[in-house]
Amino acid sequence: MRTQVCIIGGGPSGLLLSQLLHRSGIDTVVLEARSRAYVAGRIRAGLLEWGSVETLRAAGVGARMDRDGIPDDGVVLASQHGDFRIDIKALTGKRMMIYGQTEITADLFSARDAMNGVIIDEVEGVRPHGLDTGAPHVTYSKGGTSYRIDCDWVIGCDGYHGVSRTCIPSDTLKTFERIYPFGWLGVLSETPPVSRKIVYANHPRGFALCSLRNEMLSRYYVQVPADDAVVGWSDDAFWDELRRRLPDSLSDGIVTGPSIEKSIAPLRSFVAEPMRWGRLCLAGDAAHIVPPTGAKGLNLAISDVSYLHDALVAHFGGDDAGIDGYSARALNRVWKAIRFSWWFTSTMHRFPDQNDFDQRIQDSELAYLEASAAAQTVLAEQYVGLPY
Ligand code: RFL
Ligand code: PHB
Repeated sequence: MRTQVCIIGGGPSGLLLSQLLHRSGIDTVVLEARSRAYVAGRIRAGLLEWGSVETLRAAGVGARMDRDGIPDDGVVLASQHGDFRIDIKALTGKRMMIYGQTEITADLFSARDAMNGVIIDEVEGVRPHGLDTGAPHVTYSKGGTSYRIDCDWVIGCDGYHGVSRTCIPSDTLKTFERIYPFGWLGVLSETPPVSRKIVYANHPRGFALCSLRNEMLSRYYVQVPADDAVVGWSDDAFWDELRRRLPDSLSDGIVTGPSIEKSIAPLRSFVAEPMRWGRLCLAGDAAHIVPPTGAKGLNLAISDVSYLHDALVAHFGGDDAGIDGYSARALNRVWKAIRFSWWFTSTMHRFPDQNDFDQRIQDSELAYLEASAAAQTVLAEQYVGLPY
C-alpha cells in the first residue's frame, strides 16, 4: 500500500491529523494497536481551550461539540480559607469548552468513516523504516499477515508508550522528566455536578478537583499516593475523602452515587526533543506529557496537530519552511504549558515532604491570586490557552 502520510496511533492526535489532512487533499493511513471500541471508551480529558474548539470546528467535527458542550468562562480555586472565582472571560476575552475526550473521539471516528478514511485497528509490531531517507515505509502485522506501507512522512501519534519516539537515535533524542509522588483517583458518576464551574481545591489532606461532563454527569478527582490501588477505594471512601477536601459551601452540595468509572492516573511532566527527526514527526503524548492540573494534555496534542497540518500542506505544495520549523514551533508552546502545569500542580497539591512553611507558601500564593488582578490574568491567559 502507498499513502502520503502514515500516522501511527489512532487516539485523538492521530484521528484529528488524518481528518484535517484528508480535508486538505492529503492521503493518510492510521495504524492503531487497540480495537476501535477500546479507543472510543477511554475516559480522559474534559476541558478544551478555545484554540482546540476552533481546530475541531475546522476539522468539520464541531457540530455536536457546539450543541452539547458546555462553554466555560471561569474557574474556582478553593482552600481551607474559602474559595474564589477567576473570571477567565473577563480577563482574556476568551472561553473554554467542557466536552469529553470520549465524545471528541466518537465525532472523529464518524467523520473519518463519512470520508472513507483508512483506520486500521488491532495492528501489531508496527515499525517505521528509512526515516532518514526521503522514502520511508512502515511495516506491521494484522491477524497473522505482514503488511508494508510506503509513504512520504511518518507521524508518531502513538502516545507515551508508543514505538515512534524510540526510532529517534539516542544521541539525538533528549528527554526531560519530572515524576510527581502522587496520582489522581478519578470518578465518573451519573449525578448532578456540584458546580457548573471547574473547582481546583488545595487541602492539607491533598488536592481535589470537581469537574463535569453534563447536567447529569460529574467528574471528580482526589490526589492519592502514587502507589495506591483503585481496589482499595470504595465509592463511599472516595466521596468521604472528596467532601473532606472541599470548603463546606461545596461539600454540602455534593450529590453522591455509584461510580461508573474509577481509575488512578500517575502524574508526570515529560518532554522529548526534537519533535522531528528525518521523515518522522511526533505529536501529542508521544512527545510530551503534562500532569492534568490545568488540563493541557489534549489541548497540546491539538495544537501540535494544527501546526503539523499546516506544515504538511505547505510541504506538499513545495514549501518546507513549516516542516523544518515544526519541532521548534511546537516545543515553544509545549514548554510554556509544561511550566504552567508544573506551577499549578505545585501550588495545589500536598507533597509528602511538605512542611508548615510550604503550606503557608501555597496559602499565600492563593491569597495573592485572590487579591491581584495581575496574578489572575497570568493564570487566565495560560488556562484559556496561549495563542498558536
Ligand atoms: P493517546 O490518547 O495516548 O493515543 C495514542 C494512541 O496510540 C496507540 N498506540 C499505538 N498504535 C500503533 N502502534 C503502536 N506501537 C502504538 N502504541 C500506542 C494507542 O493505543 C492510542 O490509541 O495520545 P494522543 O492521541 O496524543 O492524545 C493525548 C490525550 O489522550 C491526553 O493528552 C489527554 O487525555 C490528557 N488529559 C487531559 N488533557 C486535556 O487537555 N484536558 C483534560 O482535561 C485532561 N484530563 C488527561 C486528563 C489525561 C488523564 N489520564 C488518564 C492520563 C485526565 C486524565 C485522568
Ligand atoms: C476533567 O474534566 O476531566 C478535567 C478538568 C480539568 C482538569 C483535568 C481534568 O484540569
